[in-house]
Amino acid sequence: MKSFLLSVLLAATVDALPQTVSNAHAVRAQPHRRQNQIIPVIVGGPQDTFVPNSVVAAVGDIIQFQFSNGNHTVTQSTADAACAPMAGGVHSGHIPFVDGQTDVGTFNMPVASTNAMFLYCATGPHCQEGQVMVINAATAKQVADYTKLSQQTQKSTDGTNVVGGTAGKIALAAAAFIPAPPKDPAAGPPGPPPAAAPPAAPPAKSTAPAANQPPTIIGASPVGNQVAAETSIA
Ligand SMILES: [Cu+2]
Repeated sequence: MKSFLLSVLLAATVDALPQTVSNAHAVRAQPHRRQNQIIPVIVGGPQDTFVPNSVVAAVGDIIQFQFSNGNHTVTQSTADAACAPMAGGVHSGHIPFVDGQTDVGTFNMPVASTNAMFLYCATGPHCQEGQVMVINAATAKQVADYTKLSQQTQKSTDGTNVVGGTAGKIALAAAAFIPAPPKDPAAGPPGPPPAAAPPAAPPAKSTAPAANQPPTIIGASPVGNQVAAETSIA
């Protein structure tokens, strides 16, 4: 009798196993529900934007703002007063990125609440140009409404003290973005040399040429230029 009961118990245990395993998979398949993530957001770059401009974050997550080309801030406003600092709100201060920089300024902001947070850049006219974002927006429309509101303002008000996060630096190679190509060719490496640059450089090179390299042969098609260039090298 005892051994019969034991085998029934064993069978029940084995039956339960597959379910346990599949539940574990289900939990792992929902990364947004996991806490304590570091969520990168790119500030500035070729355009004055936040990328992404809408983020879902849990309490305990850290938003890591990574500052690309230009000089930008992360400054908190209320939902209905865009481009003006909220009393006691988050402010990163102005964090620049210049051509040739090999590290990246960051602002690590711990998420303390899942309430929607409205953020803008307080530099120059960036907020009026739509450099705004929302964390934990209730709806996608809320992001669009806040962006439109920012474009309707006349000017931005800067934040004062750095509040709500910690400024730091990471290596450019570890950043989640590729900087814009240097604006002044004399300031950075000229066209040909980047081919011999270190391994981190090629991705930047592949997106850069369109904006950076005017046709060298006037009147020729891009394909024609390439053929001509290769021929002349050979
Ligand atoms: Cu900005």
